[in-house]
Amino acid sequence: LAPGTPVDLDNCAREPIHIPGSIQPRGVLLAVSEPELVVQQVSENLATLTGVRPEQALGRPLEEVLGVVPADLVARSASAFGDLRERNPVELMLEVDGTPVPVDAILHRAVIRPNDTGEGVTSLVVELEPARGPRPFSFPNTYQAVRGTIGELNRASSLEELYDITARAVRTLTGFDRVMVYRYDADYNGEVVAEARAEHLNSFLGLHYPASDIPAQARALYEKNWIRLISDVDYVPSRLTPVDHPGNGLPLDLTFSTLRSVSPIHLEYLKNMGVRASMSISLLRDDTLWGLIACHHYAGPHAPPYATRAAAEFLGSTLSLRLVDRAKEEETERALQVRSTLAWLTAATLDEDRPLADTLMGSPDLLDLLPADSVVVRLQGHTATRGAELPSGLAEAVAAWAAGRGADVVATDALPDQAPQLGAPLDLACGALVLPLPEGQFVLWVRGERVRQIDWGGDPHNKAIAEREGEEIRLSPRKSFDRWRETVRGRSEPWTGQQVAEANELRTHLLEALYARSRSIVRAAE
Ligand code: BLA
Repeated sequence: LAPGTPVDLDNCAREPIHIPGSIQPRGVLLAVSEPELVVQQVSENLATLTGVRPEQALGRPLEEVLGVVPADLVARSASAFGDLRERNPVELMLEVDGTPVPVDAILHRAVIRPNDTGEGVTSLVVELEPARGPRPFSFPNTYQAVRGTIGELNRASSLEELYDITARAVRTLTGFDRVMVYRYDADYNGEVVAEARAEHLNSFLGLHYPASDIPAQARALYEKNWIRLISDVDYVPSRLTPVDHPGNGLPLDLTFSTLRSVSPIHLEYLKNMGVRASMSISLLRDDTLWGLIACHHYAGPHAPPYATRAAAEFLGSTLSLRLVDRAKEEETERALQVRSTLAWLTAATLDEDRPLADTLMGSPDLLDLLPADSVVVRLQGHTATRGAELPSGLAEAVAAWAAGRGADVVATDALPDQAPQLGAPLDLACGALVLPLPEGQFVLWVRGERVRQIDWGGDPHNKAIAEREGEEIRLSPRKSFDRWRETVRGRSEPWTGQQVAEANELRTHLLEALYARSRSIVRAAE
C-alpha cells in the first residue's frame, strides 16, 4: 500500500505481503546466485550476525562473507538431491572478530525468472539465525516429544481430543504462553476450538473472528508456506539491499522465507491484542487451509529455534491428516445414526392408528434427525412442537412462505433477510428448513442466530484494550468480534447439503404415509 493510504477491509487483501522488501531482524538474509554463490542481495543488518557490512558483501563470493567452511556446507546442502527444506537447518559455525558464532542456516530457492516448468532462474536464499537451544540439534531432543504426541493423536477418538492434544503438545514444544487451534467455517470466519494457555491468562476458547482478520492473500500464502514466526512485534524491519533483485529488477519473493517481514496492519492488530510474539502453523485439508494453530506470547519476544518450529510444523501436518480421517469417520457415524433414525421413523409411520405428528415427535424425534433449536409439524390436523416454543402463528406463517416458493424442500440460514415481513425473532428463527406438504401440512425446523455473547469487558486485560479502543484503535479482538457479529447478524448455522437431502428423504416417506392413510380412509368409507 502507498504510504498514507488509510487501511480498510478492501485494500487490506491487496497488500502484497510476499514481497515486503524487508525482513525481521532476528536473523539476516542473503540471496546468492547458483552455482557460483555470488552475493546478489542482503539485508541491511548483515553485519549484526556476520560482522560483514552489506557493501563488503554484495557482488562477492559467499565464502568471503561466511568463511570457507560454512560457505562450503551451504554449497553442499544446496546441491544435494531432494527437497532443500529437508536439510534445514544447516548448522554453521561462523567466526566473527575471532569469536565462534553458531548459526542456523535455513535455505530455499526463490524463483527470479520463471520458465514453462515454473522453475527457471532461481536465487538461493540463505537465512541465518543465531543458534538457540542445544547443539548439535539431535533427534532425542525434539523428535521424542513429537513421537509421543503422534501416538496420542493416533489413539484419540474425537475431533475435540485431537485439537486438545495438539494445542497442548505445541505449547509444551514451543513454550508459547497461549496455543490455540483456530478453525474456519465455509466462509473463512474462524473459531477458537482448542486452547492450551498459561494459568494467568483469560480464555479465548469459543471466540469467533471474521474472515477479514486473515485476508485472502495471507491465506493463499499460508497454503504454500505452512509456518510463520513473528518473534517480536516491536521489531524494526531490516530492508533488503539492493531492494530489487539484480536478476530481474523485482523485489525478492519471500513466500518461503522464514524471516519475511510481516504486514504492518497485522502487527498493529497483535499489539492491540497485547501480543508480543506470534507464530502460526497452517492446517490443511486437500491443500486448502481449514484452520491454523495460532500461538501468542505476551511478556516478551519469543523465538523457538528453527528445529523446534519444524517439529511443530510436523505436528500440524500430522494433525491435519488425522483430522481428515477423523472428520470422515464422524461423518460416517453421523450418517449411520441418521439412517437408523430415518428407518425407525419410516417404519413407525406405517402404524396407521397413530397420528403421524405423534410418531414423528416420539423417541427418537425429528431433532435427532436434524439438529435445530425447534421443530414443528402440522399433519392430519394435529400440530406438535419440540424444542423452543415459537410465537403463535409463526410456524404457520413460515410454512406458508415456504410453500409459496414452490420447492420440495426450502432451506435458508437468513430468514429475516429473505422474508422480513414474517418478523421472525432473531434468537428463535434465523434459519428455517421447511417441508411443505399438501393442504397446508408441513414439517419445519428452525435455528436461532448463531451469535455467542462474549464478555470482553469482564477481564482486566481485555478491559485495557477496550478502553484504548475508545480512542479509536481500529483493530483488536473485541472490535474484531463485533465485526464478526456484523457479518453473521441475522444468520443461523447453515443447513448442510446432506441435511437437506435427508429431510427430502423424510418428505418422500411422509407423502407415502399420507397417501396410504387417505386410501385407507377411502376404503373404510366404501
Ligand atoms: C495475519 N491474522 C494473521 C495471522 C493470524 C491472524 C493468526 C497469521 C500471522 C500470525 O501468525 O500472527 C489473526 N490471530 C488472528 C486471530 C486470532 C489470532 C483471528 O491469534 C485469534 C485469537 N487483520 C485484520 C484486518 C486486516 C488484517 C482488519 O484484523 C486488514 C485490514 C490483516 N492479518 C492481516 C494480514 C495478515 C494477517 C495482512 C498477514 C500477515 C503476514 O503474514 O504478513
